[in-house]
Amino acid sequence: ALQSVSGKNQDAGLKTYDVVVVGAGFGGMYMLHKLRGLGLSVRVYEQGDGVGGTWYWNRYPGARCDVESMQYSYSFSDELQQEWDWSERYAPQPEILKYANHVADRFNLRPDIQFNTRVDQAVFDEDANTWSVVTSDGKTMAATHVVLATGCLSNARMPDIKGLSSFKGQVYHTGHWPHEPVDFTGQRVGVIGTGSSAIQSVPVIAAQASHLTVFQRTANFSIPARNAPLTPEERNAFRSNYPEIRRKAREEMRNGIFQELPDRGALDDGENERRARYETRWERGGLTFTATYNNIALDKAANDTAADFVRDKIAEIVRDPQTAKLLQPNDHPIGSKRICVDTDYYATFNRPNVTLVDIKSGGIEEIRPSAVRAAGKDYEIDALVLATGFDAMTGSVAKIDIVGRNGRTLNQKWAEGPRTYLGLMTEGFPNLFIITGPGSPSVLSNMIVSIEQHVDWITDCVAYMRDRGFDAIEAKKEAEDKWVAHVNEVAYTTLYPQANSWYMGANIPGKPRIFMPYIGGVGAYRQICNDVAAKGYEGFAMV
Ligand code: N01
Repeated sequence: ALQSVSGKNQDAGLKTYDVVVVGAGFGGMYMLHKLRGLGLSVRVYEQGDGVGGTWYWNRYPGARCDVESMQYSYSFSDELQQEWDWSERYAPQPEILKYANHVADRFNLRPDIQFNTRVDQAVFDEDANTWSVVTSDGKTMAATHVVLATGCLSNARMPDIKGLSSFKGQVYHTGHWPHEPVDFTGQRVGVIGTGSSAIQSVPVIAAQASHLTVFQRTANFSIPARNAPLTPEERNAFRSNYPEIRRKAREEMRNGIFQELPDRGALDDGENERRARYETRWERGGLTFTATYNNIALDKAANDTAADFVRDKIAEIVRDPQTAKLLQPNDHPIGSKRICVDTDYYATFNRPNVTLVDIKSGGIEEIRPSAVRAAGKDYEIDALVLATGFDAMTGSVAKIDIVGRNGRTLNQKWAEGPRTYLGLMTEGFPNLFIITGPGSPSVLSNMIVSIEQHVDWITDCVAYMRDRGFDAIEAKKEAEDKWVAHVNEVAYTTLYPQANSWYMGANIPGKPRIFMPYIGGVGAYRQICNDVAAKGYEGFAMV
């Protein structure tokens, strides 16, 4: 099948690949490695001039991964996980980028990656069962399969704020940070946004700037990271138990992060016992705070106990009562927006050179040549940092003109929100795979666990097709409809849809409100995907 398809396209004179992969982040790199293992011809297109995806673009001060390093790393090669030395509990961005480059070199990936090139268009040819792919360097090639490894948080969003282009100083977006170091010493800096990116960068910028003004629309819950150097003993504890730790992360943990899971709910304990348990997790630090009890994401009364605990902590840390009150989130359950992990975020508001401005009711009125105007006042600044987030999960896919069967584009199909079968494929777009797409656990999990699972599944699927002589695979409409309904149903058993989050598309004006990721957990999801494959790719049509 794959060979004969290649033959057809050679007749048409097009350069032909078995697979084109879009993006050379962690998803695209591992996809390339696995497909080469099948002996296929693969071409990866990457718009940056280096590998690493998220970790290539997000170079803002304080950027680091809030999933712990020993777990935020590939597991597919034991040599790799044994040889790489992570320096800290949470690796800083430069170190993760170095790791990505190490992987690219170690597995000799670069010869099949074309950098500085975007995929602009992909059109499905129904007669040949191949994709015709157009890149930003004006070339067209044919590929049997296209894999979108475009990332979930890679389309940085410039906010639509009046006067933004009139600003005279430098404007930075956290998701598109310059490659040269940025020094804010002596400058008055404004930061718009208080999501994870802002919460990581605000303390670092505050230490440099002469004055920092943070414009907050929605207060966020953040847990101290308690970052520290990793000792050789800590590294070895993981390394010697990696098979078991990785297995548990994949199969037993909902979010793909190995951790201690509670067997009780928040209301099973009395007040003192509950406080003590929250205190222990707060002291330990990190994302696992919301796993103190097993019903925090499910039961509002349970959730309130965790939210109250964090609100009390904010009041203890922040000296000015009015600022503390503003920093206390009160419009969404804790964890229903992506929880943040910080180093000294709340304490930064005790610094004399930091001002918090509440823009909840009026938003930012205008940006002027040397000021941000909000709440009827001008805040003079020299530099502006937009920590305003991403058009998440669908944004970078939507930038490619993808034309499926009958001339229908993916943007047309997804106009009311993304629809996929298992997050992996979408009906009407044969041979097009998505890594960690909407409808899969994706952003609710340790991304590397989800990436590896998708890449392995796609590789097995392509091998299955090749061995049996199939040219095309496509999700069936009924299977997709059922899956979309299931994703939705599971989401509404939790508190997540109660927040105006980017999970819901709520941060982009006009974007349909749909809970995009699959919240059933990585273990259950993996089992479903495996069962589908074991039943001869049930819910997919192959020809
Ligand atoms: O973006 P966000 P982010 N006027 O969308 C505000 C991952 N991540 O880059 O909440 C004024 O969370 C907006 O306000 P509101 C992680 O999954 C991981 O910080 O919409 N304000 C919000 O405060 C994270 O969740 C790490 O009311 C405006 C902020 O900007 C995801 O990336 C590190 C505005 C945007 O917050 C995104 O995080 C960093 C406007 N016009 C990020 N528009 C790790 O460590 C937006 N805002 C793994």
